[in-house]
Amino acid sequence: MSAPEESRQARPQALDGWTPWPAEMADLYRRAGYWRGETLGRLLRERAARHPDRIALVSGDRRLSYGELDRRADRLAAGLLHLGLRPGDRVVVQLPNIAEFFEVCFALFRLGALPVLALPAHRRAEIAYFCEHTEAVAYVIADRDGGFDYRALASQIRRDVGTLRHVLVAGEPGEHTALSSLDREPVELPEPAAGDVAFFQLSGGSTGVPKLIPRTHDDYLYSVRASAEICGLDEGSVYLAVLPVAHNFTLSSPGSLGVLHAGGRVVLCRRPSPDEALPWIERERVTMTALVPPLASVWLEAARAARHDLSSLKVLQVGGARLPAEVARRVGPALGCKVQQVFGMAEGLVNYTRLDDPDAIALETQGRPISPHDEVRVVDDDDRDVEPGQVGHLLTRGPYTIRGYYRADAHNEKAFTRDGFYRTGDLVRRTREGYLVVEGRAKDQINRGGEKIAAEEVENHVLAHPAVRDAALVAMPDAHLGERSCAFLVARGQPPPAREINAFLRERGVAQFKVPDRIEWLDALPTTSVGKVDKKALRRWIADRLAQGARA
Ligand code: OOB
Repeated sequence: MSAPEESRQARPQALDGWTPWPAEMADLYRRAGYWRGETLGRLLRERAARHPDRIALVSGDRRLSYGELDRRADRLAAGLLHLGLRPGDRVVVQLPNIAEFFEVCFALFRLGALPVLALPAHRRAEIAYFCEHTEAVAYVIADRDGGFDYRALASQIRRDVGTLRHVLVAGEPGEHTALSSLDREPVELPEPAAGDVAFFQLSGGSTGVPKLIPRTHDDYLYSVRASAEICGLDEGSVYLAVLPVAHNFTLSSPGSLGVLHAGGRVVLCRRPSPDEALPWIERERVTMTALVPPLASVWLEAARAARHDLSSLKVLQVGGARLPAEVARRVGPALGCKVQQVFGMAEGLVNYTRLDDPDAIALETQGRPISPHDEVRVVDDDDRDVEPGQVGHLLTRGPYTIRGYYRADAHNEKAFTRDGFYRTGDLVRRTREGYLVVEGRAKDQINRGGEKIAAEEVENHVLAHPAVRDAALVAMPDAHLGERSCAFLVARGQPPPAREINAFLRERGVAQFKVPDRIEWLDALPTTSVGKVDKKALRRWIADRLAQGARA
């Protein structure tokens, strides 16, 4: 293999704007054997060397072996290098559940360029922000998905973001560059350092702009390896990726990477509906999958019809939002498999109920942390530990929980304690056995069936409408999604119809799931004694209103 001049450069400068672990903690995590100096790119290399012909990915009618995925990642990395991408460059990746997601990510890992993992639901407002904030040089999309043409979105983004030089398309490229054209003889590339940032996850957030989460090879691989072990994955495991592959749950808990680590097979499902997913389970003999609670309910309903052989399924993971115990209880009888609750966050900490836990734990708690070195504190409003068993704010730090968001110094001051604990914004109770029960939330966020909406972000968009003087977004209870969003607005003059506000938000390029489900006009927003908007009162008002409606 000949290494051209361009690949023989020194490793890039350490990334600016991220917070590494303190040296003594990093040492501890290395000594404990958690951080092994392995990179994501090498993980695939080793698995491919061990069993090149085994199937790694099933995507539509494509079946890629480990060897093929490995080769494609090398060839694509060479193509990206030739195009001008360099180690340390940021690349926004927005792909649906297709094999190209893995080809691109592994190619970028090999190159040492950093994927920023956007979700398919994101639109202009979010994507432009990710590109600008990270100074991304490339944006990777599919041509179309779910009736949406990403190429048109990319053309706009390209015009608006100065740093963006390339739009790479899986499928028909239109005016952009086809991913399939980036295929060159592999070149030797210096391996990135395992302690360096490998990619960015997105935070569910509670602030005006979304936050980016830098994850290193070392920390992420530890969570993947340990998760795979907790979930008993092996080479016989067949994982159906139903939720977006880029999400931390689907990617690493243990998700696709956990299964690739174990030498199993990942089956990519384009739509989460039972119509599409259940036939895959039968066809590929799927052993495990992961859903958010509303989808789990839909699947349980669909499984009653029982037209498909689901006997291969051993574990159904449910997470992203609180799973009601009544729903958890129905999983075993309806699907003939175990339910595993997963309470995690893209910032790091992931809790699992264990597969041999008794029902009282498996159905009623959200699990316990992966690692003996996950430090968990449950505190009151003044950061003092609450009595055992009492509800409080969950703080955590550990071998795979970040110490700071990317380029967000001011926010990091609030989101982390001085000694590096991440303030999750979740209200939890810890049981005697060390399991966590999620009792609520202190962060200003709506959890819409697992999709997170930062209230302030949406309020800012709504406030840009000339007819809106004041805005507060709150959660309202919903039988199916758990929560939906309700915007309380104060008008300047005559309130416009709700559909005008919603159209305005879409026009601004806000992802559809963030558009308020309901709008209520008020003369003024209620305030607390210290003059802050009283969101508690608003939540109570709308919940009462809905309950009355249900009774009527
Ligand atoms: C997962 O990650 P994110 O980053 O989309 O959202 C994290 C937040 C948590 O802080 C919590 O508020 C909520 O989502 N959450 C749950 C939950 N799982 C997540 N709330 C109640 N019960 C649960 N089981 O959502 C995520 C990441 C990795 C694995 C699983 C979920």
